[in-house]
Amino acid sequence: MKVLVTGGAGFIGSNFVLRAREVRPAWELTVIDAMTYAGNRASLAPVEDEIRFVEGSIADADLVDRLVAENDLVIHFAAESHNDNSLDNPWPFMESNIIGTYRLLEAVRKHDKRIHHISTDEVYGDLELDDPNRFLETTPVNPSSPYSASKASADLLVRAWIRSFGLKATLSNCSNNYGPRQHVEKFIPRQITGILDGVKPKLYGAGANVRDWIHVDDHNDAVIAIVEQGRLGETYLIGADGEQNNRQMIALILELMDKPADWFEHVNDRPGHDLRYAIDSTKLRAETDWRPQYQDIRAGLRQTIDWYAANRAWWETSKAATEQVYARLGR
Ligand code: NAD
Ligand code: TDX
Repeated sequence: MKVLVTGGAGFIGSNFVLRAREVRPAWELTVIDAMTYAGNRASLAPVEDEIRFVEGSIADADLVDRLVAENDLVIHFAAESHNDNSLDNPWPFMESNIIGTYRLLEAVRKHDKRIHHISTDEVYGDLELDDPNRFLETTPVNPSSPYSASKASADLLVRAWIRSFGLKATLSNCSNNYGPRQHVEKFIPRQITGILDGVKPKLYGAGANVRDWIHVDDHNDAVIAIVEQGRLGETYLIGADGEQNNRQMIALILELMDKPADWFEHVNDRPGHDLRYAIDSTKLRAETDWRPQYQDIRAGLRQTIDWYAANRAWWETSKAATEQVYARLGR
């Protein structure tokens, strides 16, 4: 099978490519990535000779048309992915996440191929801390930020192309990922690399916000399971029952990195900051044989911390630029 992976130089996409080379060696992989600030070719270095890499944007209709025609399946990770950036400048989110997805859908329709669209639990908005309900495939979208609104828009386009044109597509909405090769702007790598540099973790507001953490390999295994065992036209929620509030996560990181429990600081909160995400992944578990392998958050974090400690060259240059942006935003 020939598989086009969009956004394959980013965090989840590059881990997907590495994982697919291991568990599906017969797949022929082509990556398209625009190499924004979030793309890193070093993430693909171990498989550089085993894949085809095309630098370009999914918003480029001619390029997308050509690449989709040459492949059987598109796995669509490419996106602007950081909420804080979307509050600062929303336009790249509209272009990559909405127009880029539209270009892919039109090419997949024209050439009668298949697409799996990667999305996020953030499209469903947020939950109260004491709400006994978790997000389900049937939960109405209710996004809060320009980022999550752009992802919800893309999801709705995919659903419309399924209904109106019979597009061969599946969707998945996953909770917060962690693991190696995540950009240092994101919560967990920002704190780990800060501590490695002697800088205290930065907690937005009071830190009561809850995220439902999943290891990136578990997310990517679920994507493979959906592609192989899921039903066309369906949406699947991916989650590993990993709810933790941000204070708890910082406490765990500090403990694993041998720092005192109070060695962190509060910074300005994110405007419109979603309070809680939580995923009910019953449908995925009922229809596929997928089960999360990283059920111990401590073990997963230990592996992630060790990776950042051993791969300073991977993150060092982007660290300074990222912290300049945060300094400007007061976070
Ligand atoms: P990332 O920012 O690390 O990587 C995104 C990649 O897409 C980068 O390599 C970037 O260069 C590329 N890209 C951006 N715009 C592009 C364009 N127009 N054309 C081609 N390439 C482009 O993001 P990530 O965390 O790996 O997220 C990947 C996908 O997973 C996104 O669709 C995101 O919405 C979704 N998702 C992420 C999480 C999470 O916790 N990180 C959770 C659920 C879903
Ligand atoms: O320094 C920080 N301090 C802090 O307290 C940073 C960077 C974040 N936070 C908080 C904000 C969130 O409550 O930590 C939580 C996680 O923040 P992010 O890593 O920015 O993730 P989030 O906004 O939850 O979105 C992530 O999960 C869903 C991904 O970035 C999205 O791409 C995905 O769709």
